[in-house]
Amino acid sequence: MDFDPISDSETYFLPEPGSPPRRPDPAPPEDIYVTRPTLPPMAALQPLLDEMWDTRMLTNRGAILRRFELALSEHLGVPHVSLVANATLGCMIAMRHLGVTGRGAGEVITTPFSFVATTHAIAWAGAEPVFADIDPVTLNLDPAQVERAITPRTRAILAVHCYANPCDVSGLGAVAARHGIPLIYDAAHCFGATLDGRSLLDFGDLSVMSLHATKVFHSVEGGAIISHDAQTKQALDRLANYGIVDNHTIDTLGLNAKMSELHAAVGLAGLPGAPKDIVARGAVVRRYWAALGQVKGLRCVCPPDRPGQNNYAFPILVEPGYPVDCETLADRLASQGIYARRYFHPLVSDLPMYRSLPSARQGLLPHASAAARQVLCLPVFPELAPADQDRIVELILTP
Ligand code: T4K
Repeated sequence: MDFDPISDSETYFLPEPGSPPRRPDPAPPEDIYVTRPTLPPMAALQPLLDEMWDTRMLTNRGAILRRFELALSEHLGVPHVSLVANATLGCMIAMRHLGVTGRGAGEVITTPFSFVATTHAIAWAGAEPVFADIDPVTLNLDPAQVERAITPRTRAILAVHCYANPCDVSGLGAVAARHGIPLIYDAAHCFGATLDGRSLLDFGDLSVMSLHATKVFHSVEGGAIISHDAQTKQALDRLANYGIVDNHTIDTLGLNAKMSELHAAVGLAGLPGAPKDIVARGAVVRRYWAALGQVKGLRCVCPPDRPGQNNYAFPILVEPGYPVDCETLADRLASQGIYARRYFHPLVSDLPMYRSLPSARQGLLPHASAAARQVLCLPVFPELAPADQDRIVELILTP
């Protein structure tokens, strides 16, 4: 008789008469990603969608976007917010406004230890990225290395508050002031973070925050440029809208970096819930710290006791004292469905489009190279269940 896989297997699995019923196999644990966005309550979003449907105003600095800008500047305690489509475009606009412009736009000093968007923004602005090394503790640009990288062609410094860990703002500010060059902060990670009670977004000439879905607070896609005066805000808004002044006047080379009303609606509806999320993230971060803070060979980059953290991420450095290297640990977690991420590896200065730059030469950026080799960001999001976190910790403690 031919084998019939369906009916034969059904017969095969029938329990013996009198035997206990077969227990279903336990469900495999769910995959855990490095982050998981919080969504605004539909009840808060719906009226904004109704407003859009009624007015048919969908984009081009509509009423919802303007309310979101005001709500953000009040929430963050910063003077002016210009919403844009994402932080990458925000960085490009910020640099252009501060004079990184034209053919041979000069050099912009930056960190290689960041998401690739930081350096890409410089290259798209037409300037040459000049990499300077980072401080091995904060993993942010070292002001002394920035000072060494300054040349007559330097047009700006684009520093990153990596994981919302503050840069040495006074050190970088002093270098910028001494040489009369603008200081821009890529503050992509910094929603809700403060330094000495002041928003981390309020430092430098301009700061650029991301409102991407992977951030502490988001508008699906989005970004914001924080400026100190109304005139600058107006200029930035124009740059994000093709340089249009009015129906007859276009006076600068702008681009389209507008945030739509739909994105602004998601942001506006979600904003009241943001502080609660930061608190919930704090609990996750403190649990990691309690479990992993003293493990030999692991260094936690953002200890939770510094005031003003937004708990965006929990990066660890897997140092030589740990039994396996970072890649092996990441692979082991991934084999169990835990997708920790190596933010930021590979080092930007090692990428094919940048590695031939003079400042990218092997050996010039030792601290950034080590950080890129060793860093692993563990999952952090408000809904991460303690039992799932225990599973992650257990795997790290028994590599
Ligand atoms: N400067 C810095 C220092 C930055 O970190 C970034 C962006 C920027 C500038 C530029 O900002 P934007 O132009 O994006 O506004 C992500 C983000 O796309 C990027 O915004 C972020 N930094 C970077 C650190 O991470 P990917 O390609 O690694 O993300 P992805 O899609 O692998 O997502 C990570 C995990 O998050 C997924 O495994 C699952 C989860 N996820 C993701 C999305 C998008 C969700 O659960 N839902 C989602 O909708 O780049």
